[in-house]
Amino acid sequence: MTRLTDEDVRGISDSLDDLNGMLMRCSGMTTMEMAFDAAAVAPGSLDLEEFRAGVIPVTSGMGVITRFSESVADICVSLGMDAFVTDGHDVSGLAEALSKDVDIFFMADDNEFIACNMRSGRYSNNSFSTAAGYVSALNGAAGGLIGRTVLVLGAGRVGSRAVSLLSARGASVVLADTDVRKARAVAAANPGTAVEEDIRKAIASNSLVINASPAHVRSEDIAAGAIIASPGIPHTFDEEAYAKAVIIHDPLGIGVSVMAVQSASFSRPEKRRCRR
Ligand code: 2YJ
Repeated sequence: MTRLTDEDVRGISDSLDDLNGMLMRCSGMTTMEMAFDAAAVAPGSLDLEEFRAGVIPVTSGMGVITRFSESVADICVSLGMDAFVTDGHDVSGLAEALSKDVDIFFMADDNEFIACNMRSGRYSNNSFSTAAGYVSALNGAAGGLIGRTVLVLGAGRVGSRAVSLLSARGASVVLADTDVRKARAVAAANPGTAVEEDIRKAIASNSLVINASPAHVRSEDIAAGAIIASPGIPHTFDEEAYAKAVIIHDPLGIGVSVMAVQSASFSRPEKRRCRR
């Protein structure tokens, strides 16, 4: 699984308006609208200002990513939540968050990134939320996906979830991965999904794409006028690619925004407090 780097995260807090603008331009939705749509929560049915989130830095594995937790908290604040980063790390950080009566805590190690709703005990997972956010953005940018063919590049955690979310939105899905057996296994679990073994041909012949792969997509292969929703990291699209296609990408904000809305929605029925 691709791990974010200090470089990927640098500047996120200062560019949340840019993310909002990019989503508006490409998909016609604000970050907030995209997150509610992706989490299947009715707009206006949930007041994010009622929620306090604690983000806990985690030192296990490869350790803390500079400004990762701060960026997650800033994304939550930009959606209206009250959010903070704990002073302590790991278990100490979790204890601190609990002592401050958080509704939701966020934690990420090298394999998992979750937002857990303390009131319900249910958690939102970054892979699902990222897939849902990019599928929502693609749906907006394409003017709907019913009956449309969408190519998914990458049969990993995000790509496999994108396949089922796209099918649920009525799209015909074509899946490609350098590991064809992996692609076939995901297709078998999602009836109606086709597998394309020639990845370059798949890219050239599809104008709606979810790129959930770390592999480089060659600009010359991209179909002119394509829409590419691309959670894949590293993000290596060049100027030529941006000239040919609408490319939707950000390293963290789309997935975290969906996590925030989805995890908040888990306690909606009982939640009636206002702290501000
Ligand atoms: O707290 C920290 O600063 C670090 N422990 C954050 C680690 C962030 N984790 C990743 O980037 C992993 N790839 C997990 C992402 C979840 C899958 N979408």
